[in-house]
Amino acid sequence: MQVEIILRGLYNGSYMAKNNSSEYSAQQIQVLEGLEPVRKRPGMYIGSTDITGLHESLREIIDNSVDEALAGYAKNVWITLNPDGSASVSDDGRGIPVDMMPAYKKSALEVVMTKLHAGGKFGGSAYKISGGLHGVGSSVVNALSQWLWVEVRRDNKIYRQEYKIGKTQTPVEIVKESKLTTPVSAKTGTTVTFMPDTSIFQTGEFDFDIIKKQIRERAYLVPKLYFHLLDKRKEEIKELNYYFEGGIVSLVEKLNENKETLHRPIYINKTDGDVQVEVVIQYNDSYSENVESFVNVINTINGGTHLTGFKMALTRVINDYGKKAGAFKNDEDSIIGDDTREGLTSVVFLKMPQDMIQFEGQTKGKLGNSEVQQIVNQIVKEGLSTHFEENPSDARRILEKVYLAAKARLAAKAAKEAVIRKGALEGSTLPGKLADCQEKNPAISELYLVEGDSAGGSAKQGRDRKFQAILPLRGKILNTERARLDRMVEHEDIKNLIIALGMGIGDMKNLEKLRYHRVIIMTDADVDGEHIETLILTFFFRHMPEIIQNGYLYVAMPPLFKIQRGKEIHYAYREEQKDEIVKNMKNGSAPVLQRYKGLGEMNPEQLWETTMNPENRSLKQVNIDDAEEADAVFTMLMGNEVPPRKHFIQSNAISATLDI
Ligand code: TTJ
Repeated sequence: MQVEIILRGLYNGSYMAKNNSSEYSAQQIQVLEGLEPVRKRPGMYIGSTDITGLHESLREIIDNSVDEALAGYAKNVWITLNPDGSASVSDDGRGIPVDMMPAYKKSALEVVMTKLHAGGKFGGSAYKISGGLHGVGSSVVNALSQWLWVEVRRDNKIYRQEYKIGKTQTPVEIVKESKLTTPVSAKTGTTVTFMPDTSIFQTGEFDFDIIKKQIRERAYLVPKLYFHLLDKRKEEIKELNYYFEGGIVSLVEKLNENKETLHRPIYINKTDGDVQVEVVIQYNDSYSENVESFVNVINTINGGTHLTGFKMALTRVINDYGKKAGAFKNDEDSIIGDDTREGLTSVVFLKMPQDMIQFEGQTKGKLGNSEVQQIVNQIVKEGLSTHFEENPSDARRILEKVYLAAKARLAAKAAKEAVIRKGALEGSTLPGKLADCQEKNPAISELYLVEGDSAGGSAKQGRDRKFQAILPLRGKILNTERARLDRMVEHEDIKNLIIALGMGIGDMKNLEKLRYHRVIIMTDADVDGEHIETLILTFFFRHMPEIIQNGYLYVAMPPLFKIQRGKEIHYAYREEQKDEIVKNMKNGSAPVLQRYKGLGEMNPEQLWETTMNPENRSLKQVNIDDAEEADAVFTMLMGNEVPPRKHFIQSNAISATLDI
């Protein structure tokens, strides 16, 4: 799995807290510079100019309305895809101010639309999500639009201003009628309609489903905001409405849809200084864990301090309650964190000022603020123990569930010890499936983990047996999510893998006995391949993280295309590279293109040449962040239940191609 696929639209946004004290006025707008640089280097402002960038620009506009809703004013956002290809966004908020800013001799509206502002923020007091990803705002979208017009409804008037590629075309005029064809009845509010400039964007065509996902994500996090999406581009008008009464309570209910829940959602909401903590907890009768965390509108896929604080509190409160209720007879009976998360569906939603947030990790999917851990811990501890006191039947059901998980864990541990004692893994004989290398020095030995027997066969013939060993895996390994260690070591493929690696597992692990310092996952570049890669990464992440930490785990990169003309053969590892090669071959007869669907299509020599020969191949070293992301994806994809998977797929534009 390429880690890129599991990246969510990372959104470095912030949150605008309701702020009554600072009535907004034109003076609060800070101005930095004009829009000239934006058209020169659009990618720096909007991320990319492909379809993602196109929708990022729409989101940039939508988030202005979402901010107005978060601030407590807008109740509706209308998004219209117009027949001419432009997009309109309207809300029923207060409307962008149109009063003059003496310092700039321009209306606030014009300043907002034509100047780059600092960090997307208006003054110091507002925490907004707009101006998110690249610290820009609507002016960037304006600059990248062939044309754009804004209408502000305020004081029973409609004000309008028009622009082309970010340049003002008309003064702010009071007009009789709106240009917007979507019926928006509100007396106040803002409308922006823009036509993406296709000399900038590779495509100007908006995608209904991408927009649907964008607003869906927002809808859960902004309770009571109505989203109306209207696609008027075809004769048959498509319409979609999103509204979640309960915010993250609705999200948890959605995740638990079609499951037997043990109690009604427990909702905790408290603010400590600058930090607002919202948590929903609801157990179901399954064994899978589904805990999602957000900071402002960012889905922190790798968790972080807010999640750690939450987990600590959960374990603590349930343990304390169990002891008080006399459920645990002796000390060994006390539960551990894992026990408290079987069948748990939870959302941890933290809101804090944008400029305080510290993200960590390669993909910035992890919250790093250390002070947050204690704040969340404290708030959840108080909230949950109060709930338990007031709702003893909820507490009892949860306790029973958790207690059962603890018992299962202890039983599994005993079984595991039995298996290890039996010497299941001390096989002095290497697995029959392993084609080992001649080299005995781990530092120069490589182990290829290959999907399927046929690709395994090619790899065995193509390899350099001096230092390359091949272990074919059968495909879908197993659902390690629920399979505890004891059951896992009984699985043939995993057992072979553990024995081949030579370093043991569990308490018996010894890294010094590892037989290969390059363990290379080689799978097809298709959905199944990705799946298996996720599985293997998850296995290593959970059971042999040292292999990853030492940089011993790699992913092979087989080519996607073979381009041949007569004896001249090229391989391309990416789509663009293929195009480039074909372009450079234009003079003679047309080259023959072959798209590799799997490793099995390559003969042994080709496999060696393209993927295994250290001279030509490229390997991707797996780091712990990659593996952690794989683990997070895996937990969602492999959970017992379908809905969270669906949710994951729907909320990830790119990974929607994963067909599970
Ligand atoms: C209203 O007065 C108080 C502070 O916030 C002001 C404001 O600008 N509100 C606002 C802006 N609501 N909606 C927008 C907006 C909506 C769209 C579709 C596009 C843009 C650029 C802004």
